[in-house]
Amino acid sequence: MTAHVDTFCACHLPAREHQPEFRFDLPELQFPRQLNCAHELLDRWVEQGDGNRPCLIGSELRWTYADLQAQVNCIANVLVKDMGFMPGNRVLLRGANSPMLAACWFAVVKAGGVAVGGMPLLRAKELTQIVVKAEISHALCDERLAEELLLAAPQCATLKHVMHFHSDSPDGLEAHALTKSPQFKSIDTAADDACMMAFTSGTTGAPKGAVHFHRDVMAVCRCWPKHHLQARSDDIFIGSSPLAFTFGLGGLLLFPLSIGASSVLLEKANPDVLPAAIAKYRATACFTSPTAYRAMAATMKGHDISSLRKCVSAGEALPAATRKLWKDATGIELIDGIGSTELLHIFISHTDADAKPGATGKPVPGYTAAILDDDMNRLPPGKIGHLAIKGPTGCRYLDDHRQRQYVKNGWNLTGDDYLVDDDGWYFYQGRTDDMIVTGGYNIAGPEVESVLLQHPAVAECGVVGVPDVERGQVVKAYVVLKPGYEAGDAMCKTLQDYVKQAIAPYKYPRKIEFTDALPRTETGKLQRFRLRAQASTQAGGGKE
Ligand code: 3UK
Repeated sequence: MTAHVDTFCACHLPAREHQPEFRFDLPELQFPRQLNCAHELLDRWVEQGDGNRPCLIGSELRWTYADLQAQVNCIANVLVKDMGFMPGNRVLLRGANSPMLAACWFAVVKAGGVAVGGMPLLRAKELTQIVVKAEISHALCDERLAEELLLAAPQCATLKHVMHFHSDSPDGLEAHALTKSPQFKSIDTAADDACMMAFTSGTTGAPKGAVHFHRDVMAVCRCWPKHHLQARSDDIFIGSSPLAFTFGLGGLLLFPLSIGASSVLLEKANPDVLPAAIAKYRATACFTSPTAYRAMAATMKGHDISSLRKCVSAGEALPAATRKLWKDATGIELIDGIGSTELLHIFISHTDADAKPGATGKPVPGYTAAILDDDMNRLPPGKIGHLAIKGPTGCRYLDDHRQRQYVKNGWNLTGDDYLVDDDGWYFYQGRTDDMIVTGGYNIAGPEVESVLLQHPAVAECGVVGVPDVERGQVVKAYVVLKPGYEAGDAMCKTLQDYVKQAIAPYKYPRKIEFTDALPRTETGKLQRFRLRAQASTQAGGGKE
């Protein structure tokens, strides 16, 4: 049944007893045994006569579904005919977001390979870890990012075939593709053949590779987008998240194609340029991080964003203050959703018509959630515990003992603490590892952050626990002020008093340090471990 000649992925999956329980409770989650998601998401439209619909938009080009298909087929032929590619091989894809990078993803998947995203900012050391772990044999890499991969190459014995795209060279992918047929029949993969691997972001240790099947890709297209995003085939998607991050892969590529819509893939889409791009391309659905929405709220008024109707926030908790700022600036209710690399996409969310400030939402149809204590017992509503998820997708780390931390008793444990209220709404409390324990109290950093963010002087902030002889830990806030506000003792006291009057006074930050920027991952996550490390190396840093 498998189409993989190279069975590396199947051989390195966790043993069945360490895998989560997979559930396919909805009619739309019944999959045939053979399934190629590239065929489902791309070829199907052309076959049914929709080849002329707009599909991908880049800064200098517009591709219809038929254009993308032809490009994908040429690249698939290059892989097979010029690069010794076999079904099951892992192919590293590296570049800033662009239609060409998307075409490479589909070419690999259509040819029965396993696409592995490598974020543009990764350096040789991280690239080496990924190539070695996944025994990657091929790479398609933007020519402008060639250098780091070249530096990594001597340590990457398995990596035999590298080709560059966005290249004028006769050795480049475009030149090779031009000589190839635009016909390529998709490989008849099994629904449970691997088609992609995503390495987790934002963690400290060695990267973990989460393996996903053709079936998983189709499952995420049929759950959250249908029930929570509710997009239409005339929607134009846009956003900042890299395609190597599964939030971006889903939001900017898989989901629009699953409904015959189009997507704008821009190399640069940071908060400085995204508002103008939304206006220019008349985008209707935006995917980015809470921090980016907060930064953009101030500048939206200067742009014609009348086309915009759906805005999705994920990657980090969405503070109620940011939800309000965005609504005041644009009239649009943000759709928050928590997802993970391990579960591929969003599993708790809400619609724009039904939002509860401060809550992430309710389980996405197809998924079940529970709040568990340390012994895996279910906790009643109102109690804080570990978020556990089951659904059609779940964690399968490639050959990694950390599988047993993410999956226990069939549940996926995301590493987040949550509580559920009596109406079934899920409220994020913080990463389990980030909980601040001070003088016997448990404090969630994000709760203090969301209060600080409501203060007009605060642009960004991060709250962590720092070691303290007397209390075990104390709450410390790192604060970036908005222009025109002055750091100092007076501001420190103002912010402390502000927190004390908003939430239980014991949660106020005893220490506040003003800073110019906060450490973030490429996917926009605040790196609280860096703030903690910074705090412990600065003896007595910050104001008391
Ligand atoms: C945190 C959130 C509160 C949470 C992701 C949407 O972020 C994604 O995947 P990662 O593997 O990180 C997963 C962790 O990030 N998180 C994400 N979204 C939220 N916390 N509210 C949120 N809305 O700690 C989670 O365990 O990088 C997000 C879709 C696909 C993704 N991969």
